[in-house]
Amino acid sequence: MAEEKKFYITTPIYYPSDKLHIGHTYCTVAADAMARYKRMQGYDVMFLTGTDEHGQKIEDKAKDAGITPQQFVDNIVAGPKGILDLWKLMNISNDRFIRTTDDYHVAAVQKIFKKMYDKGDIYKGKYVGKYCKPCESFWTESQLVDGKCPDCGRECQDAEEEAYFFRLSKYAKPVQDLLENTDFLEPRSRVNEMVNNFIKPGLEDLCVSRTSFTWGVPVDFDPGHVVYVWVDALFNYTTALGLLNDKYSDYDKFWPADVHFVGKEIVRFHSIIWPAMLMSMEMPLPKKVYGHGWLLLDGGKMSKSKGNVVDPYILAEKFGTDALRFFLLRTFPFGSDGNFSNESLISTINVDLANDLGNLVSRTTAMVGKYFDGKLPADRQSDALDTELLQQAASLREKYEGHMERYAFQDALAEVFKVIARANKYIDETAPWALARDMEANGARLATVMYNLLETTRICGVLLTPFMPESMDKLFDQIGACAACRTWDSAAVWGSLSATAAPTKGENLFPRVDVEQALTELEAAAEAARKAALPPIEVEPFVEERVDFDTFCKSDFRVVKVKNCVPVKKSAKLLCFTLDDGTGEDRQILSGIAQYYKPEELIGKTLAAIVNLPPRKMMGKDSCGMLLSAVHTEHGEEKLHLVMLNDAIPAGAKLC
Ligand code: ME8
Repeated sequence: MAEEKKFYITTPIYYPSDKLHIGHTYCTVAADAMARYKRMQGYDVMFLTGTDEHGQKIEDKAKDAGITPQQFVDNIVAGPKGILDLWKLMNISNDRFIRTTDDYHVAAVQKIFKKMYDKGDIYKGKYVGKYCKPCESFWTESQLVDGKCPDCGRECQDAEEEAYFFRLSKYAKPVQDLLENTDFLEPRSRVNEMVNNFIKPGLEDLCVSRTSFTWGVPVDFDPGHVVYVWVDALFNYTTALGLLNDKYSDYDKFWPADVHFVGKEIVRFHSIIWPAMLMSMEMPLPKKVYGHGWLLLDGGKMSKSKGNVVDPYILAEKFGTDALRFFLLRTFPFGSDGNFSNESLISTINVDLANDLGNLVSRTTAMVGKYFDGKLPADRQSDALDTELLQQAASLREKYEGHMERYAFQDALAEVFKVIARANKYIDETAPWALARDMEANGARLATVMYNLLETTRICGVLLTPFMPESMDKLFDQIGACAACRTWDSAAVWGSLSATAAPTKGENLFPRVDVEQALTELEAAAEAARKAALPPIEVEPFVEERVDFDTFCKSDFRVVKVKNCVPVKKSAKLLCFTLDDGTGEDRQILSGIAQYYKPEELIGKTLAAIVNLPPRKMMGKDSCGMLLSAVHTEHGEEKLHLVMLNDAIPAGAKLC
């Protein structure tokens, strides 16, 4: 019997602790391209993503925000510009979305935990060790690197509590076999890391419950314990299909998963802990875990705490969803790390999309409009010049498929763009504008050239559809491709496009980006977002130390009037004030406030100054006292306001 064509793909479920950034978008876009590709091939696809909503980190953040954990996660998942909105913006075609706070999942996790307990694979003990709160990970002393979390490098806390443990040690050997002797984990380079760093030093049993917080799945047979968030999270891949719940009923059809896409730092959970727990549950193992690389910014992993995140909303709104999706998968090899930059994003849009693909479409459709009034005649005349282009286009699907099956998105796209480049070269070689000078003699040849260009574009369009679905629909409309010649099957058949196709030159599919202008705008948008994320108002901490009354009274504060105010030469900061302090003699004070005030706007103002400080020399001038001002920080920017008094108060009046 032919194998049923079905495909189950998952992304990690994301922590709704902060807004998602472009790094999170990367994995989801890759899984989406894969799901669309498989659907195009006729597979019955289940594409799952979701959110990982339990754990101490969420509980703490909700407490800081003064709301319940459920309100906190609801807002980040389903609120404005939340995770669901982001996937809509990125045109993610997931078939299902799981939230680990969903009732059916919670109940199923309780049953799973009990099953492993009944089997003897979960037992009660005492946990003494270290816990990294941001990663929700337990570590032994020996696993710490320089005393810090080996994953994120942050401080760990001491942890000691009664807890349940999973017998991970029991599964060390079968998990090692799985990693070393099958293709379960890819890229293969990650296998050595797992075996050498985690399995060979000895797999210790894993602490799988906590009692120091409550935001998690309760262990129903032992109140006070909540299930370790990673156990809760990993089983999402099966509860979302209906394992031990009535909400869904696709478990038998789709489990085991064909592939779990995960970032490299969570490969350990997916390639050691996950198969071990599935073995304990006597469930089939997923066919593959693919550990992709990170998007880096200036060489470091993007993270909210480092303040170096790139906002997918800003990029998608500016350049379009398809261009952003394409860039992510065209530029970075999926298995390795890649450095994100606005420059490379803009360059990919300009070179690949605006120049190579966009020009091919607009030139070809414009020429058919101009030379044939928009409809190709059926006459044909081939030439040796056609052979290479036709061969490359006809064999493209097979090469592309080979790369896609290995999740080598970058290589698959490179093949498509080789053919697009070949087609552009073909325009130069065949010089249609020269042929058009004598339509009587060259009409059939010119029609052939145009057809070959349209047909090549069509094949490339089919193969680009999983990456840029909306733009490719527009491209098909422009080249006059019927529904049947937008399909996977048609991508392997040269000549699918109607011989008398009627393309129409439409809107520019990928407008060229003005590099300078876009970079300036992106920097401004990132700066505005950074500032908006900072606390709106911050003031200096209050001084704890007391000052006695007599000491305070020694400070002589007086009302002064500004007679003159000028900038100090060669100083960017200093203004020089000539003040009336009521004594009849001018007083000179220098103040470093030039960035906040224009000197002329201060003349005539009534200010406050301390006048019995010892004189100080600044830039060669004496400063006899100090003007009082109020300072605070607003969205990370320092603000200063001179203390201004009612003009009715005479100069020299004492402030007390
Ligand atoms: O780890 N580049 O959630 P998460 C590429 N809840 N990928 C990145 C990235 C970057 N700069 N930053 C993050 C979790 N990611 C768990 C998963 S699954 C049962 C539980 C990826 O929101 C990261 O590698 O911290 C991970 O695969 C995913 O985003 C979710 O990260």
